[in-house]
Amino acid sequence: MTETIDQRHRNEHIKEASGLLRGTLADGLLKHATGAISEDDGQLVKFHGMYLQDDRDLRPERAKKKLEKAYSFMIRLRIPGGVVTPAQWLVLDDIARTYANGTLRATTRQTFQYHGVIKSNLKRAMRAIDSALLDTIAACGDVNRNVLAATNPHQSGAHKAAYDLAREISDGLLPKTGAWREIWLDGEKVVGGEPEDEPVYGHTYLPRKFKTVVAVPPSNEVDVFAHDLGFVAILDEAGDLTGWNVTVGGGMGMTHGEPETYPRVADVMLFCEPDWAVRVAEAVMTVQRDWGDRTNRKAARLKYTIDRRGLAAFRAEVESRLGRSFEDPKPFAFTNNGDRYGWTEGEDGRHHLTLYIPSGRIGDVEGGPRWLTGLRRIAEILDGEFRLTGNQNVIVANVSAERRPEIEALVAEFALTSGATALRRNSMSCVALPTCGLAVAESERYLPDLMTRLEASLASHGLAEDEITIRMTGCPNGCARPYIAEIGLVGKGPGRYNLYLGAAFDGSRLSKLYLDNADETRIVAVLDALFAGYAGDRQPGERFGDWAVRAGHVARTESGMTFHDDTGALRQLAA
Ligand code: SRM
Ligand code: SF4
Repeated sequence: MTETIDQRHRNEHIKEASGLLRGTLADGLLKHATGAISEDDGQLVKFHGMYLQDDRDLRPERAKKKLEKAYSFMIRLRIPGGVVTPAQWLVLDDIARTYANGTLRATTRQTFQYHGVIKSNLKRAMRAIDSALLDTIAACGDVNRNVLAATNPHQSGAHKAAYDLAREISDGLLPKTGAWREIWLDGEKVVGGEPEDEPVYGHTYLPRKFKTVVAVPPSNEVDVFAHDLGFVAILDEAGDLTGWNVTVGGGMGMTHGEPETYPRVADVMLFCEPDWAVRVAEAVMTVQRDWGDRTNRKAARLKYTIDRRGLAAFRAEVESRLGRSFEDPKPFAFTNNGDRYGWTEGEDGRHHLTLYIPSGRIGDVEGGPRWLTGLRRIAEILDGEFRLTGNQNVIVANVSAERRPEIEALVAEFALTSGATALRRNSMSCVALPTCGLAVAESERYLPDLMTRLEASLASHGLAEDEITIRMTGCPNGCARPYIAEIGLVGKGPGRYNLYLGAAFDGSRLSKLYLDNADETRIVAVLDALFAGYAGDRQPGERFGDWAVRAGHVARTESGMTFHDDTGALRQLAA
């Protein structure tokens, strides 16, 4: 008899043996001698929307004193479509002040994170989240995560359809295990009765994270090309929804020095009628469940499955599972992937205010904007709701004409629109240090300073009001989607970044590596020269990213790409 060797990744065994995501979490929470949980539970707790972290600023000092790391948890909420009522906002604000580090962190995927929640406060924080009728189920882990939708549903039927679809997909693909309620809310254990099961996921869930978004052209604010699965609204001449183009295989993450990992923009695969969208979502996810690589987590995302098996084969499998074929995708066009700032008025006479929140960090800045308190005060009087955007911003939405002046007064009182220059309005940075365990460089704490220097350079070339997208991450995982920004800065080491150029303003084209391992002086000098070239040479309406390609600064060969190493030499990188 031949013995088969189980080559699956260790995490597959952890999932399988976890009793549908329970592991030893309940016991681990009772162990007061440590602020951490076991390594295996550390993998499982992600499915419950949490990460074990430690304060990396404190590591050296605590190591010297032979103390355990300063452990705490990051909690990520599931808020499909990013809609939060004023009442929910007030609870979320209370939690930030009571159990977390005094901030709410709006993420690049239309939800909130808390940082710094210590183990003994986890259950209390989770109960408070539940009391706001929110949850953290499947916010992280190898499952379909928070589903994003184009914002401002009040502006058209298509936006409402996008929001409804995001909710339906998020709820429909939610894990069925009762573990979340049982562990965090001391819910009833499933004893007797129907055996608990995961009919869609099975006991090993997905090979890797799975991300879904819903977009409404002409805005690509959800960055549809960066996600595993996307729906793009196709509208008729009257602006009514006729169906959805389905995109598959987007993803940003890569690892420095490992060319078999790479960012990838999604393919537009097929067109489906509105009634079929939820079924298509489930079919795409379950093909990835069955075809995705379970031996190597670095090759497990849908983008690699599609490159391995081919888009045609993938589509054929989706169609075969649904028992029908679909039309080919319909034409559509995006104009940008950012947010519309300031006040806008909907067709229904309701008003919407998009606020720029630097890196999504909602706290009170001493001597500066007081985001946390200002937005709390707005929540106290708001007759609409809040909408989080995929660009880490907040929309005070659906405000009546009568209420608008009071909100404007609060915005002024708490300085909530100060500092929103053109570059900053088009910027994003990931969390990175001190909480992210994977950061190799600063991001959220550093990008504002770098932008101050770049703004001086832009102003000197008459470009201060130009919209240029800039995104920074503290490592190559790509959490702020830097590879589809016109200026992408990706952490390489302390104080060092790779500079990527040549992406499209609407997020549809990847950038290419331009400068390797550069420090601030070099980044500013190189960009200053490029800004000068752009100001002098651009054609009417030409975007910075498009110009960088046309002017030959970004080699766009398919067989390889050139970049400048840290000595300034031009080198060739294998594709
Ligand atoms: Fe992310 C891991 C933060 C959006 C790609 N991401 C992490 C972790 C959890 C670090 C870890 O695994 O220990 C970071 C927690 C930092 C902290 O202290 O809070 C983290 N990711 C974030 C957020 C908060 C960035 C932000 O500043 O807003 C975003 C939360 C989104 C959400 O609400 O769900 C966030 N992460 C993204 C995105 C952007 C997107 O999805 O639109 C990406 C790129 C798209 C993609 O998935 O390909 C992204 N994060 C990753 C990866 C690389 C995945 C890959 O396939 O290679 C990792 C690492 C991993 O999974 O192994 C990661
Ligand atoms: Fe952390 Fe890297 Fe994501 Fe930034 S990009 S939050 S450093 S994992």
